[in-house]
Amino acid sequence: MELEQLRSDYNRSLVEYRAARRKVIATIENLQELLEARYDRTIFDSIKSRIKEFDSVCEKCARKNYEHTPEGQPAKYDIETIREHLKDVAGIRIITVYRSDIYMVYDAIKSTDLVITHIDDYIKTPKESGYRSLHLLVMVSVPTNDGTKLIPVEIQIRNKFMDVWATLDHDLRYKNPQPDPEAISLLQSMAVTMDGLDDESERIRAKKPAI
Ligand code: 0O2
Repeated sequence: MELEQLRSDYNRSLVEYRAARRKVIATIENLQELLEARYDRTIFDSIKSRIKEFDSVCEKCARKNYEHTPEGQPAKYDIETIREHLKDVAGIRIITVYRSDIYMVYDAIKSTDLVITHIDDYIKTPKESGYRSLHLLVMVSVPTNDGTKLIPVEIQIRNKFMDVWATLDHDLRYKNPQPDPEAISLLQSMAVTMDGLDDESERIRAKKPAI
């Protein structure tokens, strides 16, 4: 399949991913209001979202070896491969203040009508790189021209310290085929420091009287 054909198939499919993203954001923003009113403090530092660019989809398919060549077609993968394997075409990132807020938000999401089908807890078990974040996959029903369809949305929840680390890592190492050894070493020591800062903030916060 021609790359341009695949690009146009992908771009057409984004209508559904955008609809799914809107639904999840509405639910998360409601939760933010409810939780912050209930505890009378800032819990969500920010809520960000993105739809994956086509070039980034191609890069990920190549990196993950998602090759699925329908008979007689020259392309390595088609739109069905992308739909089947890439569950983070629509992505939402929630940044919380404290580490324990991550699990509070997670519990709150469980009480909504969002159906969580997969969890990767990279906080309890960080990636070898030092990456920490809680990843949830939710399936959202969206209207289409022929009825409704379930569309995946990835929700990444992490706190400020984890996010600073991940942003640097994304730039200096994660997407870099030949990362600078100095960057690798900086990120390793920074991961330990950030984890320690989280422990300390949680410890000090636990001393505050609960509301
Ligand atoms: P982008 O540019 O952020 O969209 P896996 O097989 O588990 O490695 P999978 O199945 O995609 O990969 O799921 P995973 O790991 O749960 O989620 C992948 C996304 O998490 C990535 O998306 C990143 O956003 C983030 N991520 C995972 N590992 C790292 C890491 O070591 N460092 C940083 N900075 N981010 C990470 P994309 O599409 O790869 O990238």
